[in-house]
Amino acid sequence: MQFVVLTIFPEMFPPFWEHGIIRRAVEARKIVPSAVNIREYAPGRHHVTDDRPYGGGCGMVMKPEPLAAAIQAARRAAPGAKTVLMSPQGRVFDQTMARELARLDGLIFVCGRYEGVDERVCHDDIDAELSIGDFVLTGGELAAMVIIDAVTRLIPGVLGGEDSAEKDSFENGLLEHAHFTRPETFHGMRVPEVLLSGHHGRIEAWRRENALIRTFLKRPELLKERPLADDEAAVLKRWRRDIERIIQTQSADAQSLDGPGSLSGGQ
Ligand code: 4GX
Repeated sequence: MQFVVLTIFPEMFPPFWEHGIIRRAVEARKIVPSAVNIREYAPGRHHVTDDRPYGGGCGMVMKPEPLAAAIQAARRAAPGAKTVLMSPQGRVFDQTMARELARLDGLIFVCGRYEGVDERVCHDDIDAELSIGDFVLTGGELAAMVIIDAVTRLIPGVLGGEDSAEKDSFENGLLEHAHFTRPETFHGMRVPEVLLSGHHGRIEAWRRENALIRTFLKRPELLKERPLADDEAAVLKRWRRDIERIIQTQSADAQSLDGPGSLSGGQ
């Protein structure tokens, strides 16, 4: 998959593609990344890429001509690629979108700085506007890296069997189960006994239950959209019974200590 990033700060990118799994994907030719300086497409001695906004006000806007020229060149270099503008106004990126993007031939990222890009470029030359979340960055570069990172690891053959994408958070709609490594005791906390048992069936059952309960406790909104399997519903019902039993025991204790006729006499 071809990634072309259009930016006025192309030097930000080599450190990103020269490390870890992204680097491996480049070496295996699973991805072909490049960062192109929009300034190369800005005419004149100063290669100016920004200008003051019509209507006045503070901040600058990226000029349309250099951006449009850079996009046309990128399209020629990566035919079949989709052109996306990184922007807080875009559709919010998630794992479902990452899976869709991983099937494309290529992506061209337009990274704006300042207040944004001239609206007419968005209208003519952009296939989609994408946001990585509801917060404001100083430029689209980090957002493009986030998307390249999440998409690359989903390209077949990029992850080895060990850390394959099927086991990920979100691939089954749940957070991942807890992980433990040596030593068996750390800060007084022991590794759950079942994980030391070597019993693969029980370990798998523990992990499924742990993933479900963690999702319920940390990100309950993820369960709203997702149908529960029969065994998952059974796990949640068992937790509900256990919690209700604890609450009942506690309130019964409080009554017997403090209720009418108790030994403490309500003191
Ligand atoms: N997810 N920013 C882009 C400049 C800009 C503004 C409007 C186009 C239109 C962001 C995000 C993000 C800050 C990148 C503003 N460009 N990008 N930049 N959140 O906050 O993607």
